Amino acid sequence: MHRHLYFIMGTSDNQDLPVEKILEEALEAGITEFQLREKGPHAKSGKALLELALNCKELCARHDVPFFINDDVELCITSDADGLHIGQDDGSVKAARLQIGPNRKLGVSVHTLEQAIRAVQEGADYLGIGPVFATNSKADARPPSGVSVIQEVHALYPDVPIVGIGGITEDNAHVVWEAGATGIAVISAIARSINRKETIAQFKKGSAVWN
Ligand code: 3NM
Repeated sequence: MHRHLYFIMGTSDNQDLPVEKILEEALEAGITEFQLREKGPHAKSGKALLELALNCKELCARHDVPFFINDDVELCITSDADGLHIGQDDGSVKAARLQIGPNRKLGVSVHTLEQAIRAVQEGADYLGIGPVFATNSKADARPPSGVSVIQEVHALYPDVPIVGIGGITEDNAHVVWEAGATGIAVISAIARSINRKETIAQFKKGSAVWN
């Protein structure tokens, strides 16, 4: 069983430390993907954002960890990211696929079975499904849906990678695995952890293979 621990972060998710510092600790502790999601009140833009993205790309490359950009096709291409992640309000999956080309990964956030079917048909490589639990990290998050959508999508598409997201911690992650997810996506549990090495070790405990 191959599993993914997909870390997401931007400047607004912890202003006490630079994203690069937190990312470095998370990479050393064993995250398997990283997504730069630069939103909210402290989001960087322009040159500063490109510099941040290039720094993150280099750190990820050093650890052989795929680097994703949230919702910014241009930044995805200029930072030579390995993938793009888009939501339901970020334009069409088909258009994003055409823009990023066939070799970058494309992830799509979905909240219902219908949205999942459409995203898969239009070329998503993996699906983000949430919020599983209540979250403070997304201003416009929908009400938590538990794991019912993950279960439905996994039953229909057993081979499509599913990443659960929203309020996932070391203590509740097992619920997401049991529903059929191949990955968990985490912001605050890692970005705001007081001991990232220990937190990530807890997320990864057990006998699964992580890549
Ligand atoms: N997307 P945390 S929930 C970025 O439901 C994001 O699509 C969600 O942060 C969705 O791990 C979410 O701190 C925030 O709860 C996840």
